[in-house]
Amino acid sequence: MNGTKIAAGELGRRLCIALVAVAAFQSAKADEIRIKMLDTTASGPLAFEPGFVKAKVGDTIIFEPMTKGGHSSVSLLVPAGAHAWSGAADKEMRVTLDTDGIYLYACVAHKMMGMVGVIQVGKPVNLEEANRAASMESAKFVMNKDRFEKELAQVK
Ligand SMILES: [Cu+2]
Repeated sequence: MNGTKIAAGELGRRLCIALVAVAAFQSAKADEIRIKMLDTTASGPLAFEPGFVKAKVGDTIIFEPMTKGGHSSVSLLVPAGAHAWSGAADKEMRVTLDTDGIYLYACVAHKMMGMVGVIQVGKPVNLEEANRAASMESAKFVMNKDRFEKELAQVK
């Protein structure tokens, strides 16, 4: 009888610890952030929307094809130690962000048309490098030439 009571008390204590652990985990929960790959938007043709995203380590970005426009997402620049990515055209692509910094990416088919985007994860540790890379890429664009610049202006 006594043994059963102790066991029940112990069970309650363990349940309590488990609930506290779940609450702590949920407060730092990783988010899923969707970025649409679009043929036309209010900000002009051929774009990722939103083109700038601020995320945290552990979050997952989901690149979502909204049309059969041949869009994809391929990283152009990632912070030191972060994983690069390369998605296929017209396929959903999931990227889990593992390192602080600025990430630049583009649609392979429409990079020259300025179909590019920026993700900031935590602190923008490589901002100078990202600005340099973005302006070199932008010089080759035939349209949406200021897109990288506008997206990078939102880093803070
Ligand atoms: Cu595209």
